[in-house]
Amino acid sequence: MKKYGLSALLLLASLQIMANNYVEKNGIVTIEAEDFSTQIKDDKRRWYKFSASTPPHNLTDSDQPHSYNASQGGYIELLPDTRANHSHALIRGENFTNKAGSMAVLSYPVYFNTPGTYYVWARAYSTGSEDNGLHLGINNTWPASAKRLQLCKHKHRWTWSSAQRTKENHCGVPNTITLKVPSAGMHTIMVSMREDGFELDKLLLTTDKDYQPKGIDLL
Ligand SMILES: [Ca+2]
Ligand SMILES: [Ca+2]
Ligand SMILES: [Ca+2]
Repeated sequence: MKKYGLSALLLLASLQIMANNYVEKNGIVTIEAEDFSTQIKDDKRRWYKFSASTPPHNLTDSDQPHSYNASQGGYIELLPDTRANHSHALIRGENFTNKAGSMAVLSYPVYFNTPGTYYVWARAYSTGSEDNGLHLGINNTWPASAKRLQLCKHKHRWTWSSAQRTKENHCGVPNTITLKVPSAGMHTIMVSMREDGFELDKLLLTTDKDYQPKGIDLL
């Protein structure tokens, strides 16, 4: 009886591990942002989970929560947001960072069947000009091709972007954020802060350059 109990516990533990992992099939995978497995470097800014049942918070934030129409009813926001617009002071290493992987780093283990280059999309909600930049990475590396994901159009609603901000185009060049998955097997997709106040619902990775996510994009 004792032995049976231990096996059941081990089975439950392995099911739990599987439940937290995502699997890429046919060149596409979606990841709920609120499902991150670890968060580090979060002493100055931290990703907080929000849903319809989240109680009010007292962190600096210029807008209301946006759980309505979020995929799986939940999302995350990087708080406090002390730079909501251009008139607020930009403080590097506090409310902004161009150093990918240096602040508020999240990890998402994903099993990939298909190695190769993936176009990375983020479903995010922006209400201002200083809450719409994010860095992405893989396996604790931060390739130039996945820095400075930028949202520009479609404010005040959940919207998808895979645009990289450049010197010439502050709104970002569409369909340019990419990550290279080096082999089949487990890899860790990563997110880190660029601008505080960023609200992230979901990530989508696809090998199809022309793929355009729509709505919640349940897959
Ligand atoms: Ca906010
Ligand atoms: Ca901000
Ligand atoms: Ca979500």
